[in-house]
Amino acid sequence: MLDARTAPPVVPQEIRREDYRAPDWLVPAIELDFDLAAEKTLVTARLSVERNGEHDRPLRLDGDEIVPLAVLVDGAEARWTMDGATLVVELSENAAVVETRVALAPDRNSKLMGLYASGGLLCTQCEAEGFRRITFFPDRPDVLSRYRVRMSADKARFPVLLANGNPVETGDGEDGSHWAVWEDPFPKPSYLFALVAGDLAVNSDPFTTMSGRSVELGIWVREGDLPRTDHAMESLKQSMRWDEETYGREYDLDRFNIVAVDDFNFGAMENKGLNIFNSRYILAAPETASDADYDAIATVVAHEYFHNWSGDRVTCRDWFQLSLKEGFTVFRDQGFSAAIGSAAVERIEQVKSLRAGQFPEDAGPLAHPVRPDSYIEISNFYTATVYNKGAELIRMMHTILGPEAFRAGSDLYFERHDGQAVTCEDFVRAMEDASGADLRQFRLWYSQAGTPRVLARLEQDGAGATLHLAQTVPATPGQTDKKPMLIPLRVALIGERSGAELATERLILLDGEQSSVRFDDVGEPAFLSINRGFSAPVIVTAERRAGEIEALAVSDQDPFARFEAMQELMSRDLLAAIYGGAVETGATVAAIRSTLASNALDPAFKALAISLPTEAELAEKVDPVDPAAIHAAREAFRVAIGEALADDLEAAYAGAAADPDSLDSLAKGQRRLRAATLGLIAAGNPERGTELARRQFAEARTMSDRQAAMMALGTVGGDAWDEALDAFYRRFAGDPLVIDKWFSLQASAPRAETLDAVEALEKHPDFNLANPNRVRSLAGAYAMSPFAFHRADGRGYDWLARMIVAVDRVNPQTAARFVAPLGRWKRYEPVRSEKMRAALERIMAEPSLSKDVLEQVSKSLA
Ligand code: 0A1
Ligand code: ZN
Repeated sequence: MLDARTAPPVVPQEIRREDYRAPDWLVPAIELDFDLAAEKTLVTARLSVERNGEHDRPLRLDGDEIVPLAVLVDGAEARWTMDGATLVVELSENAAVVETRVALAPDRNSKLMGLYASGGLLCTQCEAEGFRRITFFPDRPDVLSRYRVRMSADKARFPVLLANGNPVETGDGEDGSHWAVWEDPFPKPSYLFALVAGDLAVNSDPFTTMSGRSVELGIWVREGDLPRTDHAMESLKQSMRWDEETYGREYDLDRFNIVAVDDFNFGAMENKGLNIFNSRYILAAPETASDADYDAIATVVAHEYFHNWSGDRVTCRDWFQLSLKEGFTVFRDQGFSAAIGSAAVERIEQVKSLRAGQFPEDAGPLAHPVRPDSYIEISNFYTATVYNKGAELIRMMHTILGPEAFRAGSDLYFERHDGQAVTCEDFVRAMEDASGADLRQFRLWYSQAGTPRVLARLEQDGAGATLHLAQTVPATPGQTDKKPMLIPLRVALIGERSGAELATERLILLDGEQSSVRFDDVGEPAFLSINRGFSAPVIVTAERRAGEIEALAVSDQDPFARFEAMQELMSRDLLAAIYGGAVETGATVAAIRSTLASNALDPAFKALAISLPTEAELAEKVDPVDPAAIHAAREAFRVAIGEALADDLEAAYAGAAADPDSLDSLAKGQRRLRAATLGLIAAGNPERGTELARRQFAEARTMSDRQAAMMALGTVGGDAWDEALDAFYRRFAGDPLVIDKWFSLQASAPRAETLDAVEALEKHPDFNLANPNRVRSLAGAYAMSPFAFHRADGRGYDWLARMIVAVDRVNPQTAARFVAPLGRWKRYEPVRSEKMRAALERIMAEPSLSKDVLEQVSKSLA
């Protein structure tokens, strides 16, 4: 018999998509009463429940770490039992009012799910299953209710009381308390419930919607943070206008509130009429926020706002449909970012982040379809696959249907399903019904995991050319046999002599395992420009002729394809070096030189185009992965480029001096180009690089310039780096968002000594295991820094494993996010591979792991 102490942990029950059943009971209305205090909050809930269909099953109300203090049915003592954490109430009638009472301790809620305390505030996070930590409820997205919420609290400590919808009554109580009642007229699932209580100041502004209604916008923060809210407010107004113009979607309540909190598990949350944000996606000033931070704020503000329609008005039937709202909303925020910035640069960045986050996921042990078939802990499925690959699926439908038909499909979807909880299938059907397109094969994108691979070969003959295409979809956990997908590929042929596009670009729909496409109108030898704009999330390998990729890298008219050709060119020569060949940079040097010299390209594009593929990107292309070999080859490459192009880089660096007071695309692009050129200058000549970086750091008036200087110094190391770190800390001590940067700059420095710094930072008084931003800025940044993390002695893995276990005791959702970097162990060379696996085994052996971490670790070891 197994001893309970030595038995392996039991992996908890899987939830399966095919087991979905409509709810037994509906809750058309709920009244909630909160007597709020940080140490003890009393919650009384009155649920109007209705039997759904003919059955005699009891009412089952989810709970999590709460106990019922009272359960009443229509005012009388109820017949109830507990089934684990679930409250089971026997009901004889078809409708009843069920009242429950529970007590919560928000200040001891370190999981940051449910009602918790953050920096003197009380706030909630309910997606996905946090509402059950507040009160007993059928906590599933297909149960929609009208909410009436009463909050009372000490007026001095919590002068502001906010909830979803509109305020309807307020008043003062006895002993210095006050109260407010809010009502949300729109039925919503419990995951969209929110309240906030605290001492907050507001930046408010009116917005007039397209039909002429006036909406009061409010961004609520600590008084001292008010000056840092203007960019978020501007972004909100731009998003509201853009959604009216692009999707015909108008805001629907009299108020729209946003609250910024310091302790938050994700980026932000789209609660109806009361978005709650991680403060890093609201607060910005040029001194403290980089250009990338500004852009991220605009994107996240837009994303949460867009959810008002794609998520709140039309929501998900069950959590397997998460991409219904997330994929679509990411696609919408990407459209917004492209519209307010440079579409080409946005697209390149989207693809870079897909490749950094989603491709590795799709190729590893945690791979899952955009619409998963099962899960153990739903929090683990807020992934790059559901979000970013999900957005690519919507984009492919947009490409296949064209913009007008796509818009008609989106209009039909919103009209048909307003107020409903629906599925990914409903979305695709609306697209089909509005356009007449047949998306039967396309649906495989929702059910098949893995990144498809496409092989392309252009065969030229006297009369024209034939493009031969073949696709394969790799096996992924639980899915061995794949069917061919429908892959939309934007393709152009480019004349070898003329450099011009020969005939118009074509959209090829590859639907079989193999297919050949004829081009008749080709009058000269041609080069192949394929998957332009990254029209499909696939890995393309094209057979290249001599000189082809070099030519495309400096001449392709499609900006994404041009960027891609640069990457392909550099990857080709880097891979040769990684596999032990000579460091051959001639072609890259010429392409970078011509890119820098171009008058037609904007600086942001130049910065992206001259950046080498990252070590993580290169790791995806080799087997097995030896991070030290990748680092050495890439560094040698950087040194050679920096030396060969010293003058060009200096000129580009000097020519890209930006107006520090401007946040327009030009200034942001110039700062970016300075950062890219500075990095290469420092590689070629560390002394000169240090001198420039030092000066840039001392003179910096923007966080972008300061950060770029520090990254250059961090790569070189030495006194200049230590001095900059000290100066940075002294200047920004006490400003948590900037101190996060200070942590992550050190944790991601690509040097062997980084682990020592990480170990010291873990003991720094500013390190705090309970704050997810701080934990991510140390553990997340370190684990994402391939060379520093993947030490041959395995100490990086041991450190991370220990950190995962420590964080898991405080905040399982945050801890589970750090498992993936260890989970790719099968891809690494034997010494590292074994050490990574051992680190996972050690986590697995810990008693009382959370479901979150257990799911990720057990899947990674399988
Ligand atoms: N729906 C949010 C993401 C989100 C998910 C879970 C959370 O719980 C901790 C928080 C936020 C979005 O897409 O922005
Ligand atoms: Zn979202």
